[in-house]
Amino acid sequence: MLIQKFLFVFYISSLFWRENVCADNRKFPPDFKFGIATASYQIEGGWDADGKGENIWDHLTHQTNLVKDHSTGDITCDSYHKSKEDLALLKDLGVDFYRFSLSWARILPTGYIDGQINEAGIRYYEDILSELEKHGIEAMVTLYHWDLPQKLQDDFGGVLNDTFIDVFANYAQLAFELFGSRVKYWVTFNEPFIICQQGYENGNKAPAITKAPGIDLYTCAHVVLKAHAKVYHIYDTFYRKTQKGKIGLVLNTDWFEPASGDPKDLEASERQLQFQFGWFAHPIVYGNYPQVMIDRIGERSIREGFKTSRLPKFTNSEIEEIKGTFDFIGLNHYTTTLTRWKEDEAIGKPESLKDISVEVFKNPFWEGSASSWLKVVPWGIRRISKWIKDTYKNPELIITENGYSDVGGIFDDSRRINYYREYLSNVLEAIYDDGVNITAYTAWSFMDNFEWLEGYTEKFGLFSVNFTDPARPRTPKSSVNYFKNVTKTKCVVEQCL
Ligand code: GBH
Repeated sequence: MLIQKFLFVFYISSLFWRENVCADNRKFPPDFKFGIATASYQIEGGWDADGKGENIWDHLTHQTNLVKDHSTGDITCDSYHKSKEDLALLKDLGVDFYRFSLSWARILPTGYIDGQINEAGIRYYEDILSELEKHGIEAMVTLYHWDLPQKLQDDFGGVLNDTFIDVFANYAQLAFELFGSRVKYWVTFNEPFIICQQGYENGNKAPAITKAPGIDLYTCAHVVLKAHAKVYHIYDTFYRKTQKGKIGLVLNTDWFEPASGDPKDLEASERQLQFQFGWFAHPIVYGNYPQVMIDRIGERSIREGFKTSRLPKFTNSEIEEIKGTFDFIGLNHYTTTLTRWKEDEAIGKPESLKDISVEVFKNPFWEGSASSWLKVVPWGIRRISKWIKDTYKNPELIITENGYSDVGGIFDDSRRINYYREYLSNVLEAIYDDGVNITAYTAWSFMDNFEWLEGYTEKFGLFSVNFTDPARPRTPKSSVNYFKNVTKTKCVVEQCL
């Protein structure tokens, strides 16, 4: 009895000490790469500097009250004027690559190739690329991290219109021409799920259009996938041979853990993953949407009185064109959510959440962060990686974002260090114990920045930025030292094997 009590107490306390005793002490493979990420609207500022055009985030922050602290990205980290300094910090971090995005409207103010080309914008990115080259840091460049030129939104409705496909392809081709010789990894779109679900259904991202739930988001995804495929083929046909880079798509998903061992909860978890990750991964790997989406949206549409499915159909030639359009899949992963089966929602007004009909919730015991959605669940990154390996024929997988938020002003950020140590430890296990082909890891984010509708209330940076000082000085947090050690030793604990 006593011994059982003792064991029980020992077991409970081991749960609390787990972070210190269980981190994996193996080294990452020698060719594994570490990087750190940002996005143009979140760090650049210079919103109208030197001929840059307006984009949908300039528009949203200037015209609406949607941002929590009523802030904007007008100046943010002012990286537009401080890139030399930032690149010196990157060099010091010891990263193998830097993931950043191009501001489309800084290069093409109207978005169109036959409009004016903004030389100052081109020079800005050329300077970054040559600094990176000088420091021996590879570039991972995202063509579209949500900042669509406003004119394209106004002229034809942005990502809802097939016109977008050629306009985006022209911009991408210009970027390959101008920058491609110095870019190792291209990303066409960051998180199409968010572009479409939040941009065109729940209104949490620009252009925050919510007028046709259950319809517009699927149209948006259809356009994004066709645009992605077109740009992949342009790179593959005209640039790959000389520029020798890779091109892929970045998708975001939580791991969705079944709330119990009940097969119905397993089905719920799988369905949720298919509706979020599979919505984009299934087309680029297999050519078409997941069957569960085709079936459920199709059936519900008919019962709602539509003549055809709200989920658009690809033609056979589109399927052939989309299949296989990736060299790697990028995964933005931060957290885990529990899923429970529930009865299908009643037929009524269409809505994408009703199409899924899964109950999602968080375990109240999971450690939180400054972001309501972000709970610290390190084993989730291992499970989602394994699921991707098994579901999509073991593609090259790059973790393109992973990170932790606090409210800012915390320089000794031990909870962030703990987050990175534990998540990286699980990445090691995914690689060595589950055989997942993960080749690189990217931390979000290089520095504190404009966190979309949360403004400056959630900070993800390894460097802190003082946003009340006009000089926007950067100060390293403790996590900088931790991350430096990881990039140097390829190991997440102090004593490595
Ligand atoms: C990334 O998206 C973005 O690529 C990056 O720009 C951003 O700064 C970073 O995350 C940190 O947030 O509260 O229900 O609205 C991550 C995916 C999807 C995570 C939407 C937050 C909000 C859930 N994001 N989610 S909700």
